[in-house]
Amino acid sequence: MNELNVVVDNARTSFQQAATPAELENAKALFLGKSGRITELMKGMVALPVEEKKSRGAAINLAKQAIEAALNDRRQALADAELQAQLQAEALDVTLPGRQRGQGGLHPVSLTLERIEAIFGSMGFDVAQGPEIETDWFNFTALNTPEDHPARSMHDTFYVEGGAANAPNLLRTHTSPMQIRYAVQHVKQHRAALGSGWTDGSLFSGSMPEIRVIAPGRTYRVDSDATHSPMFHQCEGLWVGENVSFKDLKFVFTDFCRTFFESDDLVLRFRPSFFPFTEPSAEIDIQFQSGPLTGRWLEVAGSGQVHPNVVRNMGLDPEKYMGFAFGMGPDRLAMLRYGVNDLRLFFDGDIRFLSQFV
Ligand code: 2NM
Repeated sequence: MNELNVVVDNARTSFQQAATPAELENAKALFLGKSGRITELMKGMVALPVEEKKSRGAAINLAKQAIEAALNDRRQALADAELQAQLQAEALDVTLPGRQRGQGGLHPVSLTLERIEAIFGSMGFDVAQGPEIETDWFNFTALNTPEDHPARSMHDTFYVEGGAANAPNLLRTHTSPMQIRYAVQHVKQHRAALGSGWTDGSLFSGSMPEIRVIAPGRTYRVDSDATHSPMFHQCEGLWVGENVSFKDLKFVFTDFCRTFFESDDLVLRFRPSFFPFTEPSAEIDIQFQSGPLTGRWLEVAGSGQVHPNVVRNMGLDPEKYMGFAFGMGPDRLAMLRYGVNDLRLFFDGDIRFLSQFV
């Protein structure tokens, strides 16, 4: 093999061994650079006689072209390999299943409230919602709660800024203030529809459609342990008419419990109690006669016949109108229905717990 063929061969081998574009450029410099082999061979022609220079120059040029061709081939091969590696690394597997959009669901307490609303709705009760920041009047005074009642203390009630000094605003401690708002509105609307002159503040003793309403929603008390949360839910009910009595309360609430718990196999007990806004008052306990909760008395609500002072604060004459009210805790009802033993699970926001109810 002549000298030039050896140089071309060495260049090919050297380019072939370069594994990266940078190595290839270094290898190129050895052959085509300023002090590379080809340049050296060119310089070597100086001493040659003129007629030899021509053929020698042509031969070196052929060798140079062969080396440049080998260089370009190797450049292309390395670029192709790099592109292949990149395509492989960024490969998208279009056969993989797509990411699912999370399926939301209602909170167990919301499910319970919906259930309560549906049952009372089927018995002709309206559903009323109202402010969570209440005035002292609607939360306490209108509900016949005395000035010195312990529930009014700062140990029990969250007071907020913005009220009058002698009548501070507060986070409602029950949803009964909504019952007053609803009843007052109901009476006013009816009297306005009657059109006959009446003065604000006078008690109504004509006839009007019955008031039948439940007030579900968030309520707040200064209290926090395994069975008490500073925010909890309540649902209060009210039925006022000309002849609505404790007998109706018993019927309505028994029917509600049997529908709510999907069992006719439970009995109710009305245990004498006290609330400022009802007289007489009773706690309502239930006892299952079958199933996992059999035998234990479970307190599910407070209740009573609406106090004449409260009937007055609704704008009604207590000689003509009477009724009953009850208040229950949807959180507790949800615990009983779903078998949950810690109230705080409902408010921790742990998706592992909450997703079980979807
Ligand atoms: C309870 C227990 C007994 C109640 C009373 C009223 C109103 F506005 F009519 F006076 N609403 N809710 C009531 C009565 C609430 O909760 C344990």
